[in-house]
Amino acid sequence: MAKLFLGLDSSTQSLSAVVIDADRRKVVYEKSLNFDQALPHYGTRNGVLPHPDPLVKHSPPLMWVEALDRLFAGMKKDGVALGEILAISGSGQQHGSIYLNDRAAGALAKLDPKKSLVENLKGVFSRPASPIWMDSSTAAECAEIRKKLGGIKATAESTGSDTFERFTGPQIRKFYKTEPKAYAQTASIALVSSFMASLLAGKIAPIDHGDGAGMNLMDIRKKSWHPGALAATAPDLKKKLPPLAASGKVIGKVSAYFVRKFGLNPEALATVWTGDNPASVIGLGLIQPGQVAISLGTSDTFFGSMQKCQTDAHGEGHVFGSPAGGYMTLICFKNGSLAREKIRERYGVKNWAAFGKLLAQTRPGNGGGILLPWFEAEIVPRVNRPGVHRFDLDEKDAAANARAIFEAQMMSMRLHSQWMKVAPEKILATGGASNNPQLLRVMADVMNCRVERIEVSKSAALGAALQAAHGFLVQAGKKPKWEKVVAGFTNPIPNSEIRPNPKAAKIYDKLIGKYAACEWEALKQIS
Ligand code: XUL
Repeated sequence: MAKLFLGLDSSTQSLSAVVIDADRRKVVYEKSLNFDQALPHYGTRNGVLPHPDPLVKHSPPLMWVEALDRLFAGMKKDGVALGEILAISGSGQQHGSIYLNDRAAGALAKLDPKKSLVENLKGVFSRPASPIWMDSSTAAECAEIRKKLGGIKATAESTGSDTFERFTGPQIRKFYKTEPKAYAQTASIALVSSFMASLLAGKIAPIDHGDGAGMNLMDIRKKSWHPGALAATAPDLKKKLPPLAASGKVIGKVSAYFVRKFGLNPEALATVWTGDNPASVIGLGLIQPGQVAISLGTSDTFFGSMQKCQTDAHGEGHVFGSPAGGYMTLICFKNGSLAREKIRERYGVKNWAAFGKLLAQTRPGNGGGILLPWFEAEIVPRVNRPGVHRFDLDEKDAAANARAIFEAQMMSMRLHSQWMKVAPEKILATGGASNNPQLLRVMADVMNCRVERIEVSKSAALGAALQAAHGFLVQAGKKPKWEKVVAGFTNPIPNSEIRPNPKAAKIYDKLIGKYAACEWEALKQIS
């Protein structure tokens, strides 16, 4: 019997599965289910429900429930040896929250395999929609909580981050303020990660220290619920939150629903899930402090491992617990892939290869042309009024705009990651857009650092599978070393290294000052 481990990733737009064979050190199966395409009856666009207020971004939790059923059915149909899976872990888009009533725990405990998961669970929500990480409608609640916790620096010191609109605490506070009855009927609040883990475990699952740190509710140093933050957020909150636990810790055996319906091994273990970014830290092998990665996905993220907990006094970056122990840092830029796509569509560019070629027709620095691509409200820098700003850039010039958007995204990363005080030797590039060599050339030159690609299209799901393997070994009384757990799975692509061009790097050393001034100017205009 093979030693298989399953990692799932419930992201904004899709649910993915990665199965690894621990002995052969190989990914043996990968599959993604796109919500808009596979589950059109929920009416989402890019996984999000339409809403008249552009700051509000909600998704239907039942869609995630149905996706899990469908994904397992797909794996069974594809002949995955589900009976040989020893443990399952997962990751979820961070910050999103699910509100469950007092019927949830009972329904989870006796999931009926003759019915679908949706039929089993449709009555367990005290709120039909879940605010997700793209939501930026809680500026007032952020200010209220921040004030009670003593300002930006103190909030970041206590919870790992300043209050952010998408973070779960401010979202919970808004729910309590606007729908007090529904809040009172909420018996349990879950994150996307802990909710999905609950389905597999058949019981309300703990929240881990990685995703838990994205709530503005966890004491980042003690890794326990922060009483001051709970009090600043909403009444009776402690009762509604599950316990905190280490990522990958075994919750118990997988629910009989999955055994009977899909043929999972009854001894297979369900473990604590984490956030997609913490899982990617594992999936990219960023085990040693100081190792960093840039992920070009729906959001663009800059993240890495950190030994000691060091918070950002300006409150732009985040510190989360790392599933590999210790801490990780993260800065999240909301206008990532979707913003690049908007520019590609605006100039009628067919595909990403053509986009890269177009960009390459221009010179590094774009003759000083700058584009601030805040199509959506931005997280870093904080922008609550979306809009695109151009400085010394001709809107009609397609090639210059193609270069400008990515240069701006990279300069923003460089500027806003200075607080980490990490001088990486190498950046690992990952995520959908990382297979575009022209983009990686800009990345290496702006960051003035070697860039290597890592061929993990699903780094979060792979990280989750590795976390399942680690959790399994811990449960068996072993003391697994993370280096050994990830070995063979997280090697960068051979010969993919791009070295910075010293001339181009010099251009960006200068341009970064202008870029910062443009940000100031645009922020002043819209404030
Ligand atoms: C991180 C964040 C995003 C989501 C995307 O803070 O908001 O990266 O996790 O799924």
